Amino acid sequence: MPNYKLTYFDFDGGRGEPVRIAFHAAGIEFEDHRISFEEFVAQRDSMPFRCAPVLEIDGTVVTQSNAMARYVGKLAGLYPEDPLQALFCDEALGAHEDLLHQIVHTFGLEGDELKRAREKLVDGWLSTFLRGFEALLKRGGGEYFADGRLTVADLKAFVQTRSLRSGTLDHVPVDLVDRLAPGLAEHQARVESDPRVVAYYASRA
Ligand SMILES: N[C@@H](CCC(=O)N[C@@H](CS)C(=O)NCC(=O)O)C(=O)O
Repeated sequence: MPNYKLTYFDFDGGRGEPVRIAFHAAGIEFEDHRISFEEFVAQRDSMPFRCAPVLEIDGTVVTQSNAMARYVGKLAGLYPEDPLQALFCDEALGAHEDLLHQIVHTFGLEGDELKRAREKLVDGWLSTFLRGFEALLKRGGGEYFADGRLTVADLKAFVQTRSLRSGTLDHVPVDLVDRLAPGLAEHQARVESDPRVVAYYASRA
């Protein structure tokens, strides 16, 4: 078994979290290297795109969280084998990545500037994405995004829905998801109660 080291921020969310859960679901040992923002700033010049997460596989450095999620998802049985279902899985991963990108643009803003940017996000991109994600979920049968079962797309989605409903993003109403896309709130509960996800968080407790 290769030696795996995943470097990402020290919180249970973001781009690194689906990869961590998938590693755990696969029963694969990995070094969960959690860094502070200060450590990230100090180290980022050594990272290929000056971004996290970074995955090292026997010392070989790999970037791009969705590629990591797909790779570990294949090892964990959390990625579809059927090409069309794999396409649906990739689509959901990619769309969530686009949304993350929009949200991250508002990080670092403060005061009125933050309020304006977040309100614009809520009325624009965020509303569009939430409705779009729910449509993808419905197309998949209503419970999962692809293959009628848990895949890494569901892990990425649930991490994002949890964040949006948590109140940690100022000026993003905590009930926005429930109002615009209640299916996503139900999806979060479904994924959170999956035994593999439950086991991962039990291991963190
Ligand atoms: N496409 C990359 C994006 C990586 C990315 O933007 N990572 C964020 C953290 S979630 C980051 O390093 N941000 C720091 C910055 O851009 O200053 C991926 O999916 O891994």
